[in-house]
Amino acid sequence: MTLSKELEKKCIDTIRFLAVDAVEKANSGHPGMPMGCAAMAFVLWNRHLRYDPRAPRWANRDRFVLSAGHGSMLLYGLLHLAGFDVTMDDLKSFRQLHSKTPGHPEFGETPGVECTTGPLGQGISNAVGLALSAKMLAARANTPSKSGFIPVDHYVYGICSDGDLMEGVSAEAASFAGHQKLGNLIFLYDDNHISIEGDTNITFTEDRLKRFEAYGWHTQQVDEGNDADAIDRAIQAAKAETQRPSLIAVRTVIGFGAPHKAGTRHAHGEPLGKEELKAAKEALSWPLEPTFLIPDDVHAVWAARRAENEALADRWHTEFSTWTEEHPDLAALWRKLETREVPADLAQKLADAVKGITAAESTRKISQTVIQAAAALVPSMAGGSADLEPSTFTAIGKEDWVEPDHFAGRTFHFGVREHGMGAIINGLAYEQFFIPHSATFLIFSDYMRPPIRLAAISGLQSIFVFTHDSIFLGEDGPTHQPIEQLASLRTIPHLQLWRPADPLETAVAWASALSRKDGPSLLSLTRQKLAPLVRSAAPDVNAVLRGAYAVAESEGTPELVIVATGSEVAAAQAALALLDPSLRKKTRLVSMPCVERFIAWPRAEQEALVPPSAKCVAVEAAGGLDWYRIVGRGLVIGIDGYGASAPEKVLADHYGFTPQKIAQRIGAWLQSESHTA
Ligand SMILES: Cc1ncc(C[n+]2csc(CCOP(=O)(O)OP(=O)(O)O)c2C)c(N)n1
Ligand SMILES: [Mg+2]
Repeated sequence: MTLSKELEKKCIDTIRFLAVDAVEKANSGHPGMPMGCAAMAFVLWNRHLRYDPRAPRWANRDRFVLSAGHGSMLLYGLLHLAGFDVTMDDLKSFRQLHSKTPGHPEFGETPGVECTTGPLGQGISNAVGLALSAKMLAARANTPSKSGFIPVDHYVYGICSDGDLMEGVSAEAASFAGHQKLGNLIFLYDDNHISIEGDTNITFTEDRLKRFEAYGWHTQQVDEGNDADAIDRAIQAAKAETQRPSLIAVRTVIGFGAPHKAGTRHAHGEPLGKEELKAAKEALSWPLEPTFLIPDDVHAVWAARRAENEALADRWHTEFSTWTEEHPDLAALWRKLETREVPADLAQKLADAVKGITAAESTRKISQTVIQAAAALVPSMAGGSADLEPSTFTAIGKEDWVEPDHFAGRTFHFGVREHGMGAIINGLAYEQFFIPHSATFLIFSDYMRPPIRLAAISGLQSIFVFTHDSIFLGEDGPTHQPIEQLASLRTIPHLQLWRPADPLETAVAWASALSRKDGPSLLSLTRQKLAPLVRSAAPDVNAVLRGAYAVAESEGTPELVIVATGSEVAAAQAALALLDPSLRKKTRLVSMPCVERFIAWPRAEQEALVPPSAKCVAVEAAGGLDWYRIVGRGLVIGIDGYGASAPEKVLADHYGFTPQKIAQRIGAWLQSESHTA
């Protein structure tokens, strides 16, 4: 539908003033970005974006990621106009408790919101994962039907801001996207020369387009942010470029229309205020009343677009059902991917796969065996490492690297880009066709904390694998030895952190992560070999799945309970053997591979495993802060300072983690307790 210039301007101003009015009503928010970006957003949504408000997750929809999440009212306005279930009342409840229109877009809260954004740099990096997912799905499914239909041919669009491009994570992800030739990724850059402290020339002066060109992107410039036809031409050219992702810098004016605030930092993050709002409406010849105005002819434009898009979606569904009939095998695979199917007895199957590992082994190496078994059962699995595959052992199969000519692969070279890796696997997880994993050393989880936290907020099935999970990685020394990372990661709500102790626990940790569809899991694995555990009961995957269980039982109610994880379980078991036999009999050794799962038990069950009447000791070769919530006033054997560069066995002795030293610490503590009792 071709619009008159007048009607087009009306459509664009509608988007502007919905945002302005909503921010004013909430008395909080960011009007400037939507006012500046309204034209590019309208052109994209009205002339290009394919969507279906009846089915916001339609598989072949075009994706739209608002990386500059502070401009959330731009997105909510678009979703409302496009017919998604975001009502006028929702717009009027902008930024209010339990509304569908939170301050920054939140995945799962609002139909049509593809990614949680706001932390700058994340959205555009997630979008790289979205585009990668599309390429991978296409490589698996795009065998045409007789009519020539292919199921996957959508684009991933987005809008990013100065802040997005200043953040390092976007550079990491963009570099990866350029290498992978993600021609299905198209970003509009809100090139408004303004960020919070003022003109961007105070600190951001490199040529952004040249930088992206060097990453392997196709770049274009639109000099006038209100020139709908120029924006349209640029988007068309970007779509025609299939071998490179696209960045289109659109020169905009933040707060366009507001006579005093436009083009200044004052338009960024506060309501325009009564006077300026009035002046802005007057300047753009917009009625002062009613607020939240959507003129009838604007409604009609969006209704027509909606009808076109729904017809397109209907056609896709018809063609898709023919495609499934013509390609039953591919249809079955599609179904498995779309449901992220895992066998119901996955934990047992993976446990069986590592039964043969009976000698001392590292959990990273055991994990390698588990991954191969799991990948054969779970086609959604895909993952990679940040240039550490020879150390993390997280590849699926051999030489099945994802490359521009091989998106059917399952393993990524993420390069030395941990932050980007985290954001990219979150992008894959948002798509919900793949179950992605990342991998690096535990110490570098610090480089990945923002995406780990966002995966937890957004309920994503991202799996973060970390090896070299204690000072016992040895000679690389304190810069490489995690101390506070485990405790700190365990403070992230809704993240499940697994620190397995042996083959059975490693298998179960993977099974849990692969089965947990509504939240991220983290696997903490050792570099060093661990002695096999001796269990007093038959190995039981269900007991391990619960996150904590007795490895060695006491006779009757225990008087001493030792809780350990990962590498310290075997050390604690060896220490047990050194305790006085009468004490040993009354001691229970608990392995707690997943503290979060244990904490979720009913209190009575927690107390049955770790009775409050018992003396309680926790052993973990890390900063021990979080163990006090398990052992109360008990003893925590941890590490208070940093590690040191030395061989593993020397470190175990120096830091008090040999069986002898653990037994001595416990003995001395019990004695001091009996004096004070
Ligand atoms: C990682 C991160 N750091 C800081 C912020 C706070 N913040 C919000 S917007 C913004 C910068 C605004 O500049 P720009 O991205 O150009 O957006 P514009 O003002 O042009 O809309 C900052 C620093 C944030 N959201 N995320
Ligand atoms: Mg800006």
